[in-house]
Amino acid sequence: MDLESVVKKIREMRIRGALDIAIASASAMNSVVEKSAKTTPELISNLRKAGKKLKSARPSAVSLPNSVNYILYLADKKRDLRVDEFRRELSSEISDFIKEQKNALNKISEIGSRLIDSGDVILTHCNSDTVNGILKRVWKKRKKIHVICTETRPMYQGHITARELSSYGIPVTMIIDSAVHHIMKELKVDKVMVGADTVCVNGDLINKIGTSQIAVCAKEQDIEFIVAAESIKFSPLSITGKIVEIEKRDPKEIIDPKKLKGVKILNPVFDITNSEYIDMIVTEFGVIPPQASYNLLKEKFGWGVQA
Ligand code: RUB
Repeated sequence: MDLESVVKKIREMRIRGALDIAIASASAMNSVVEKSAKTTPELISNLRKAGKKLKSARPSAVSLPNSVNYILYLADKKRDLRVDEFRRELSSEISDFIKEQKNALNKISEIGSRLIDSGDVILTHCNSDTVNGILKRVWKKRKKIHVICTETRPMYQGHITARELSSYGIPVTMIIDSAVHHIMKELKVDKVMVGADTVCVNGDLINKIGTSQIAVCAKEQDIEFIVAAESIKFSPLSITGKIVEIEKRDPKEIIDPKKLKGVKILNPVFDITNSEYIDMIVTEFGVIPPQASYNLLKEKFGWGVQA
């Protein structure tokens, strides 16, 4: 996929979900590698410009800058190669990176599926490929589960989740976002499982708006709150104290402002769930408590943090 169309699709949410955003950004960077440039420095400079465009497309999923920065880091290590060698090597490493992300999803699906028991009622929010991967694996293992999914206002990503899981055979019930507290009791929810756009160094989670309310409800009712996140979603920048920007989108996604003249409409699309509401995070390396996010980050990125 070429750079401009990936940037546009991410911005317009036609490519969405933190993992898909990371993978699409990597293939957009690869399309730049394949384009003509006479010298390696010229190609590196094109990659830097492309990276900047990609990173500006959506601010809250750290998988996007992580993926771009990793590719720029690889490019920089190869800066002494001839342009044809540079192109060949970098292209092959980018496809390895993409494979690694898909493998991570597969590993998390397996590890996460062991956390779910037959008979569990699981509540999820928004649409996460990672959570869906786990739930499908659980179903494949013939564990009888029932999934409750929120519709996820304003963009209704819950419809995607509902369609995908029910077409796989899993019993799914959809509720409006504000029914979570009530339904947790009525349908005796056992576990909440959500994806992640960013996991901070202190284990705080940034995910679709509404996640933090669900976590508070789960805590109140002593329901396990599980996050499913590949390591690409852990934020090395949060080590340096940079706060993740919460994306605010066009109010028109909620209602035509002309219909509510004189009313200010806000549309923040992510929120922060404090780590104390999170019981565990499933990663491709295993299940960790949120407090161990620091260790995972240090293991993965060392101290070579790039902005
Ligand atoms: C999607 C969202 C998902 C995470 C994880 O928000 O919050 O829970 O991105 O998804 P949006 P995945 O629809 O605004 O992108 O597990 O697929 O990476």
